[in-house]
Amino acid sequence: MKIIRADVIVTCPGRNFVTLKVETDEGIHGIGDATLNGRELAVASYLKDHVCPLLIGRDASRIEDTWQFLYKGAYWRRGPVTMTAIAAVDMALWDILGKAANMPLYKLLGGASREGVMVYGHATGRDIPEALDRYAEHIEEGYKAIRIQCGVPDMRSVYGVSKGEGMYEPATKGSVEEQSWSSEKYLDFVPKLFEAVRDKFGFDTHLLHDVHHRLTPIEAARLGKSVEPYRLFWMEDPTPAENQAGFRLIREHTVTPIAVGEVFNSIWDCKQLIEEQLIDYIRATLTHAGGITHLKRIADFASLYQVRTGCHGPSDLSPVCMGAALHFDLWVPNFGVQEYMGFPDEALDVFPHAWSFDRGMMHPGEAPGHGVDIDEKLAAKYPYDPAYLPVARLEDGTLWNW
Ligand code: GCO
Ligand code: MG
Repeated sequence: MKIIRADVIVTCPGRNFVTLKVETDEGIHGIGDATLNGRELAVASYLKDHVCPLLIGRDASRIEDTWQFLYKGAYWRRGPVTMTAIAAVDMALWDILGKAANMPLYKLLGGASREGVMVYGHATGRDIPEALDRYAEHIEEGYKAIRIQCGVPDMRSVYGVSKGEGMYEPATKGSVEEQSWSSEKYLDFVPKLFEAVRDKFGFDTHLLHDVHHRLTPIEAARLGKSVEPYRLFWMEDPTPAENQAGFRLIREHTVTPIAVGEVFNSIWDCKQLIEEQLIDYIRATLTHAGGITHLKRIADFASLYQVRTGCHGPSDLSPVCMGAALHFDLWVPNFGVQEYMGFPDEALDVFPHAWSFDRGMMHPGEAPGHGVDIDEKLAAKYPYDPAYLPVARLEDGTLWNW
């Protein structure tokens, strides 16, 4: 089964997505997600100008060899643009293989390890009462795991909280939004938020929170320690993970579980954190960490240290990634949880999908491959619309970690 065509489709049904479509001489096609939020066209060009021509004529079923060829063959290894491009090819080839075998991807991987995939939803509010209302709605919808983010008094804007009534979408059209940040105000406030959740709803739901790289290691240690009574499922990205040894400091002070890795793109980014058992959940995801072939490797390595998966799943990864991730999650032995933020309705129309949601649990469906396709005609109605993620500055103007 030879590859005869590979095309990149850039579309903006509610937000920007990049999709790779690979076609074979047997009439089977597969698609992969290549979306890198805010830097979409870099990956589109990497694929279109450098990778697609190399795919023509290759055997579509030689997935591992193609992965190694694109990784080692470029000479320039790793990095978000390269690894997202490789991921898109990999996802599309697994999709093709599943269709050729007439099997859903999770069966090709080794079959289901569980009945369904526990996902966590996002409850966000501008203040505690609003956040609690959103939390209650998630409980009613059956969510077993809920992430909470909330506006901090005296802070103009906070990561994870939508400005209006709509869904949270950090990217802004045309220009970079500058937000302000105070770790002191946040650290004083956030334990009160978790206390309010546990007081009102008890301990039956898994409670998650994203710190979004804002604290220093010693501040993160203080946060983890101060919120131990509320038994978080995880605190995410408590501090930036470039200096992984910094997590030792957090670990020495708290038993609050830690999740890291949504910005990681290879097993090498995960190595120290996992080997030294400095984290509990690895957040690397299919689209940004080299696809199914590479994420399998990361998950197997993590399993040696009892680190479980908690794949990144924001609305800026396309429904293609979501579908493929659910197959991965259903199979992966050391599964923890999957993020599910939902998608704009237009995006769900552009990407017909086989997955289902039922009371906080998802299933990828039984369609062959990963079960997500693209309606190219509809996609063409939503042209690319450049958008950027915000930056954060401390109150004195210093550029901080967003
Ligand atoms: C999450 C993430 C996202 C990122 C976004 C950036 O935990 O879901 O932190 O909200 O900010 O994916 O593109
Ligand atoms: Mg996050």
